[in-house]
Amino acid sequence: MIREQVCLMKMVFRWFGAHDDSISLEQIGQIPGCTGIFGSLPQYAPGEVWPENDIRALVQTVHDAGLSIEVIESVNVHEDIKMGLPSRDRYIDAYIQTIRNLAQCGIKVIVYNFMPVFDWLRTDLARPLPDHSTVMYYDDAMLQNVSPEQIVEQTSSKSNGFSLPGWEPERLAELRQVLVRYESIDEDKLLENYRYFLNAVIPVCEQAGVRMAVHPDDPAWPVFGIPRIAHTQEQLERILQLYDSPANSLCFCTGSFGSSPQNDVPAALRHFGERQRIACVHVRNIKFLGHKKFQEAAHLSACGSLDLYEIMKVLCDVGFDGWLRPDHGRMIWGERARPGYGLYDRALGLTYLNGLWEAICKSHHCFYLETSVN
Ligand SMILES: [Mn+2]
Repeated sequence: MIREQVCLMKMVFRWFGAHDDSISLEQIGQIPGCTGIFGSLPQYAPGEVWPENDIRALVQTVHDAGLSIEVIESVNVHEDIKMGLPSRDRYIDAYIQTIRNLAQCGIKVIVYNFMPVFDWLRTDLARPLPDHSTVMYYDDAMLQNVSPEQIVEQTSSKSNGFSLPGWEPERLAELRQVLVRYESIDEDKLLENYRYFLNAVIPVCEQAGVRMAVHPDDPAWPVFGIPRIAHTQEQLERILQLYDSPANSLCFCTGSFGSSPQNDVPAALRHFGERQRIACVHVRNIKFLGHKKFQEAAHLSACGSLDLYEIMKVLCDVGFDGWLRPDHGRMIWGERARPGYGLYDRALGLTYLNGLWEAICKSHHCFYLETSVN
């Protein structure tokens, strides 16, 4: 059957800003087929308003480099909102102001997560492979022997001097106190707090023309006994139903969601993609090594446990027209950069994903729009 589908997926790259990234916009612009970035303002702590002037300056810098910026990552939700404390209203008001400021500057998608205390978590940020590249690694058994404070210490001391998303010192200063509070918060309570947040922010997004895109839990299970509610297809569906609106959508991360072999990545992508609830996608591969044990891998299907061809094919099938970026890569060729966010392996990943995309679209008779390259 000949289809006349226009494949408008936009291939971009994550960039942490001029002061917090080892990579320049010029380097990103030289990756063939890369048209823009997912940006962020890492200097603002959760609960702080991102000023419109700063957002506008970032957008201008990116545009001056000939790239687009329509997705913002890591507008982090203050812990008091997740814990449902009385102070949450103040932080929700600040979040709403940030949403309005981002929308004023042309941002279309805001990526965030609702993971209590810990954002993404690894037990080793630089595990050597036989080819002398290094990858991020997770072994749940190793967490049994360390305290939450130790894992924070380990992670920040091995980040090559870069800030890591979700590991803001401000947020972790009162770690022990926060952990005690979570002892009385179960999944249902967390979900209620989540509903309260969405009820406040989604109408603002609808009005402002932006979409909230929740990133799944990483890894896809609870850690240190703290509840997590965004790591199975059913849980993600439940979150979308908390406020049923296109503005309440997903940032589907194949490596996070796929860290559990119980999760069927292509099936979930198809489910949410057909319902138009995927605003943007992080695509990467991981390799299962045992029970709750995995390492990150090069993007190529043969290098890991996920089928990247199948993943890209589903995105083509559902007519995905949002933003897609390669996610964490290995550290290769002697590069020193923020763990997971070096230039070389992610650029290889992007090129590979674009190759899959072109082949799939052309062989499925979609109108494949080739990115013009200067
Ligand atoms: Mn991700």
